[in-house]
Amino acid sequence: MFMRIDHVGIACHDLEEKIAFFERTFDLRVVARETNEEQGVKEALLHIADGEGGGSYIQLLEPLGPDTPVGKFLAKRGEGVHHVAFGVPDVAEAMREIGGRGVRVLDAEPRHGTLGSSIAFLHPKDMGGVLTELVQAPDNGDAAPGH
Ligand code: V0V
Ligand code: CO
Repeated sequence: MFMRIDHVGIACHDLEEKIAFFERTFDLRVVARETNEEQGVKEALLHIADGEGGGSYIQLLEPLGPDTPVGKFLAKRGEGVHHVAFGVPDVAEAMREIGGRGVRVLDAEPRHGTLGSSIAFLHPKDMGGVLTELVQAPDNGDAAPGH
């Protein structure tokens, strides 16, 4: 079901400052930046490697406001790992399968994710305390995001 670790999402207060740190410390390169209003974030992807069906990345996340998932996380826990995202061949299918096995899927349908991906989240309380994201890369199948 999981093809690769697609990305590790890291919550931060200052996106530009964290991008500069990752670039100069690890020679990583930003390959995408996006403001995602629906998810309440401004984010940047730093490329690590290419894998089956897509790449693997670090995703840096700055909240658009305090009343967003990342804003609430920062207030409660401070900066750190916010979520782990796994690449799946078909996100709608993975949501059905995993939901049928008793894990709460937080999205009723796939949402728009970075680089044109389709994404869905699994509840951290059902995942050993780890907010988990499913990612279908854009060129993989025909499932366009819902908007
Ligand atoms: C909250 N909790 C977490 C957590 N966020 N645990 C582990 N990792 C996290 N990231 C815990 C929190 O400590 C509470 O536990 C409990 O869950 C309820 O949290 P809350 O602060 O009351 O917040 P809720 O319930 O309003 O929302 C939590 C959930 C929410 C996870 C349901 O954040 C959500 O729907 N997240 C999915 C969307 C998202 O995160 N988008 C941003 C990334 P205690 O303290 O009660 O024990 S966007 C992205 O990745 C994109 C665009 C992409 O990849 O392309
Ligand atoms: Co993510």
